[in-house]
Amino acid sequence: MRPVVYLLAAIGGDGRERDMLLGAGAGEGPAVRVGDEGLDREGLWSAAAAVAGRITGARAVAVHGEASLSTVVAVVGGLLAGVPVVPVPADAAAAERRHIVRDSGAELWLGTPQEGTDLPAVPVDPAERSSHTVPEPPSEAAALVMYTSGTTGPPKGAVLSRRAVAADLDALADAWDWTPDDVLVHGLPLFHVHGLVLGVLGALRVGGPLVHTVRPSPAAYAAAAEKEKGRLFFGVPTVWSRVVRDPASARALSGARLLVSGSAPLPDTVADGLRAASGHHPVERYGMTETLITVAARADAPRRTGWVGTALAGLETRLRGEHGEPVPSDGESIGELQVRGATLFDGYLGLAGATAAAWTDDGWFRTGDAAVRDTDGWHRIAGRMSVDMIKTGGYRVGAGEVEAALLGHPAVREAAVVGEADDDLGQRIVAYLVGEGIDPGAVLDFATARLSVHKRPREVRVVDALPRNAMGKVQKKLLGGAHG
Ligand code: MLC
Ligand code: AMP
Repeated sequence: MRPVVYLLAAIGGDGRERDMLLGAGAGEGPAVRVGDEGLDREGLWSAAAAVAGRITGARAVAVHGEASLSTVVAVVGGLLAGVPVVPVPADAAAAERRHIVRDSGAELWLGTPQEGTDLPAVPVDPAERSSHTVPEPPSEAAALVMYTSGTTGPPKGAVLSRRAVAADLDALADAWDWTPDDVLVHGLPLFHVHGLVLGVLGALRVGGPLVHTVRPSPAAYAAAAEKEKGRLFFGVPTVWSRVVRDPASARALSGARLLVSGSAPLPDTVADGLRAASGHHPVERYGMTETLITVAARADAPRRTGWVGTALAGLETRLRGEHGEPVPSDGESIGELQVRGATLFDGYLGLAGATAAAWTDDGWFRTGDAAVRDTDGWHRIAGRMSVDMIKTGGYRVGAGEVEAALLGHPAVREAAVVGEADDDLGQRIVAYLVGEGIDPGAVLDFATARLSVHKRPREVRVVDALPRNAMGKVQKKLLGGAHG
């Protein structure tokens, strides 16, 4: 068997022993397992090299983001080829898929062909082996274009450079003492930052094994803890809340080294429940598609329930008021959290105006999250600045995108979409509709054809009128139970 470093040096094309982004890693045994399928490191690199050989020179490639080993091979293939990878949500409706493919300029489709795209499909076979080599791209080259919702309009493509991804993963490895000995376990979607960047590229860069459970169910996490000796577990708060409600699975996690929660607020009751049931107090971390993870609790720091941690290496944070005035870091005052540093995206693809609006005049990224910072530099996330940004099960959903889909139905005259408090999902999507003869079931069916599963309203409430202020603006905070 050829040594792994030989393959990597070959892929680097210039004798370098380490891929800038993916790391060389080390060791025998499986590098990545997704469900029942696995590959060791050499197998992964040479299957990915086969993909790289087919796509080199493409402007960008779309990858069907299903939870499978093929998806991992496709993404690594894109990174080895230096072709920006555009992960497409596995549950996307055809119209969303069409938007992402067109907007990103992807020229090829990697993985099982799906409705809504007529791009040439490139086969991805984890069993294939190739020693195809491509010179390593510069660190400022785009690694990923990740589509994410704003408060209005269709999803925007956030361009993430190889350097930003590498900087974030190194900072997290430092914060969590993440080493090649850590068997990482999670079952999060492979088309978002959490599951793909941290959950796949993180393990590859650190050089430790990944066990992906396909779905993030408590039973699957427990099985991976017992059979695969999982040490590091990632989940969104909905996952941890479900673990708490399954005491046998929670107990099975007691031998882990670290449980990590992120992507949405972790309720204190869930953190406390997890500690009681598994013996672990989870660490939290906070981030966004546009910034990657910027704030995290360190593995070696005392746990503070309700606080997400301190700025990662290479990052700075500050709080600003409504008119840009400084807000003190006194552990109480709330301001908009602004960040700058090595992990930030390059901008929204093709949207210079939206990109410029995302930064302050003096170069800080506006997160749109309200936060508190204390004198030790710890952060507590107090909520979103806008009610129009919903987090449901850890998925970010812009109310405007859902409203636009609902307004396409002929019976719907007005629509207001809100996130209402939900014990399981954090927020659940509820649509308030005004119109003549609305059949809620028919409207949901209509939305189903246009929105990915997690963006669909869980409930439709037909009302006579929406509450509006004197200016005619909808007062979402007056709609039952909405918060934001
Ligand atoms: C869901 N279902 C619906 C529905 N919504 N059916 C009808 N109408 C709707 N509106 C279906 C689902 O398809 C599923 O069906 C079943 O109902 C159960 O749905 P669920 O309760 O939502 O459970 P599940 O599908 O298991 O989803 C929960 C979850 C998921 C936690 C597994 O929300 C999840 O994977 N979240 C992670 C999101 C994430 O990774 N975010 C990171 C963003 S990056 P069926 O048939 O499939 O069972 C980021 C940066 C950072 O935020 O900081 O990390
Ligand atoms: P996304 O772009 O999908 O990555 O979503 C980013 C948003 O998720 C942030 O702007 C926050 O609102 C939210 N978020 C991420 N991590 C946390 C956390 N630990 N606590 C609270 N909110 C979080």
